[in-house]
Amino acid sequence: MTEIKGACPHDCPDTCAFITKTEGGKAISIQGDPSHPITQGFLCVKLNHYLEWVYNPRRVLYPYRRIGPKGSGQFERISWEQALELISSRLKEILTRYGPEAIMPYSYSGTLGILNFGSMDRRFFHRLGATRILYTICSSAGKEGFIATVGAAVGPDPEDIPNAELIILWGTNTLTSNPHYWPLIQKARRRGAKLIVIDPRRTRTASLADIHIPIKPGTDSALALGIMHVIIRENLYNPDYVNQFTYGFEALRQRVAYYPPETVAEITGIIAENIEALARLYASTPKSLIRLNYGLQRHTNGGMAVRTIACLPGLTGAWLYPGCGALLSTNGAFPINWEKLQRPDLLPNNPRTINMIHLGKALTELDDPPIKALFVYNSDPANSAPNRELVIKGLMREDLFLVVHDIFFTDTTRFADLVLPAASQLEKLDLHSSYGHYYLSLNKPAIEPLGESVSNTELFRRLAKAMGFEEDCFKDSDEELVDQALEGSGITRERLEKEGWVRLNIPKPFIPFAQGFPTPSGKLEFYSHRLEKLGLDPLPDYKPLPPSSYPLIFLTPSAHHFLNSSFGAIDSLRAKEGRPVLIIHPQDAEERGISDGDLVKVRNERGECYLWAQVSYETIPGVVISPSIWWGSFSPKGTNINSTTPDLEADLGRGATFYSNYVEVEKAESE
Ligand SMILES: Nc1nc2c(c(=O)[nH]1)N[C@H]1C(S)=C(S)[C@@H](COP(=O)(O)OP(=O)(O)OC[C@H]3O[C@@H](n4cnc5c(=O)[nH]c(N)nc54)[C@H](O)[C@@H]3O)O[C@H]1N2
Ligand SMILES: Nc1nc2c(c(=O)[nH]1)N[C@H]1C(S)=C(S)[C@@H](COP(=O)(O)OP(=O)(O)OC[C@H]3O[C@@H](n4cnc5c(=O)[nH]c(N)nc54)[C@H](O)[C@@H]3O)O[C@H]1N2
Ligand SMILES: [Mo]
Repeated sequence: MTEIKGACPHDCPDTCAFITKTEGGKAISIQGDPSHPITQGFLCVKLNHYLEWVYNPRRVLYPYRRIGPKGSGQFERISWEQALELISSRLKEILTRYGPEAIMPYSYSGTLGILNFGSMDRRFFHRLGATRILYTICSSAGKEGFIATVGAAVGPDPEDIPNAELIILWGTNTLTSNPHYWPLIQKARRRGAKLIVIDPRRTRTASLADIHIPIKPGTDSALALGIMHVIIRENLYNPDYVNQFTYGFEALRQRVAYYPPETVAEITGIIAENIEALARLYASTPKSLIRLNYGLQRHTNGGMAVRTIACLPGLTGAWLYPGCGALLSTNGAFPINWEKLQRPDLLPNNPRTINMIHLGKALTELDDPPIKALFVYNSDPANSAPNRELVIKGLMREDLFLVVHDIFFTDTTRFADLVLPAASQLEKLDLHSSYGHYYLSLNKPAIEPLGESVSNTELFRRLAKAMGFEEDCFKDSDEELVDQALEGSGITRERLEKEGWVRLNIPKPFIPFAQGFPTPSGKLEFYSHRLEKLGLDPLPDYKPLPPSSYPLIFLTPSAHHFLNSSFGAIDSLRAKEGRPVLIIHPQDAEERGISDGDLVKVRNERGECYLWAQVSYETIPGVVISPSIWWGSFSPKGTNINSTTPDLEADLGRGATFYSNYVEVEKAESE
């Protein structure tokens, strides 16, 4: 029996370290690394079923070519030689007729491994001069908002969470989407800390908090402004901290004057007394942590919401204490040499850029040139992209050459002309940063690639060769790519190979903004000249969600047993998740004659989906919720929640706005 150290590749802040045991070339068990300070020896429910992911009958193990009509999912097996020949000849034809911008990659976070997320693939598409995509589907609005206030996407060290005396989980369902923070939060609570959850839904996390504050979706910046109003009005802020470490306080004071608790109560649905109580508690507990994740920024006003919330510790000075302040991401601290890895210098031209959340539009509306070849990997856009009906209309285009590289046959591979087999995490080398802690980790292959599957790096090496690209960088091995990624970081591959995971070269305790902020003024910016120059509001503010003629807000947050659409193919996890449901408040259900267990149709101007009603006080009136993402092909009538979601851009970072989604719900005929 052999033990190999690995890292979880999935898109989650925890980036767990795990140990795989193998016997005779087969993985027989996988467990959380007990010595890793965040993993602490346990894995989530999804990773506990990881061997079902690796050894799964739905896996793509060989290259396949379409033999039936588009969308039929009928394929025949071909060889790698045939597949590479088909791709390179088609791409060359498109290059000649339409130019490189007619070719577009589409990828996101099937794996967050640095090599397989973005290295050889980026080199390949840069060299081609293909249309570039903006990676906005998850976090760009919140990240921009956070940076506007404090200057970097870093925060306190989660290992110091037990030091906090007040923890506010603001729009994040920790037990589901970031479960390795829970033991740290519980440790703080055992020492007397209070836990508050601000979420429209009574999530499993909210139900275990000391206080749950349900809020109307998309109104968080108003709440933060109301809290600041009370703190400033009652002189509860820390004047020394404000003087020394912040910029624009007087302008902030004038702005928050517009947000007295009564006004904020109207906007948020939280009674004024509770807003005042929250403000006083927050001001009197400077050792406090606001934990944000990405739920509340998936709105048209999501960037500003995060920016506004990040101002709060600027009034109390919470940023001075270990484990305190506000924590959105730790990723900005990782010294990854992206330039070396992705080689933007290979670009022959300055190709156009498409926001990935506009995939549907790109495929159906773009001209001059139209997209003639789409290359999908690390993503299942037929399930995970917004405005799904338009995406599928695009994927169905007879003249679109669609290549999909995935571990599984998915709802996207169904539309492919060619399906290529991807190797799983146990079958490849990769390097991992994290957005929830400060450890770099190395994932070593535990087993040989199954069937003829290949890592993303190997795929693009083969494609570069088939296209006749002669630059040396297309011959770099995975080991060389790891070395390049680490160049200048002070951490070596040799060390990672020995130790598995390594703490970044940062002090302990790590208090990122103890000396000041990496903003243009060097201070926490209540007032941002940078935003002003972009024509944006320089101060935090609240803008309502866009008006709609549909009455209910439809939230589609993380399902406990899936990771976006990943794991949707694993039978045991689908069984645990149950079925695709719509959580609806008894009042909204009654008005529509809907009973618990009814099949309901959720619809708006973009499309519709079918879910089973779960009538419950878990949500508030006016807000319906479906834990996501169920695959369309495992859902009633073959469609899913993203048929209804908008592809509007958020206020900052051109981010996705999945939750600024209005719908109507009605009883449907059972199948
Ligand atoms: N099990 C599991 N874990 C996951 C994922 C998954 O799909 N499943 N996804 C991963 C990914 S890619 C990401 S980006 C992270 C996301 O991590 P989180 O942000 O923690 O997760 P979400 O479920 O997207 O959203 C969190 C909460 O935001 C609430 N919410 C929605 N709108 C608003 C609002 O306007 N205001 C407030 N205050 N709350 C609001 C939702 O009700 C939800 O409970 O999780 C990662 N972890
Ligand atoms: N309605 C709604 N939609 C959402 C969200 C939401 O909250 N609500 N969340 C959004 C968010 S936060 C995100 S991050 C996106 C994520 O959207 P996607 O990036 O599309 O992620 P997944 O849906 O998990 O699909 C990832 C695919 O990559 C494949 N894969 C895994 N590893 C590899 C590999 O090494 N190589 C290759 N080639 N393929 C691999 C998996 O099998 C899977 O099919 O979804 C977004 N969509
Ligand atoms: Mo995400």
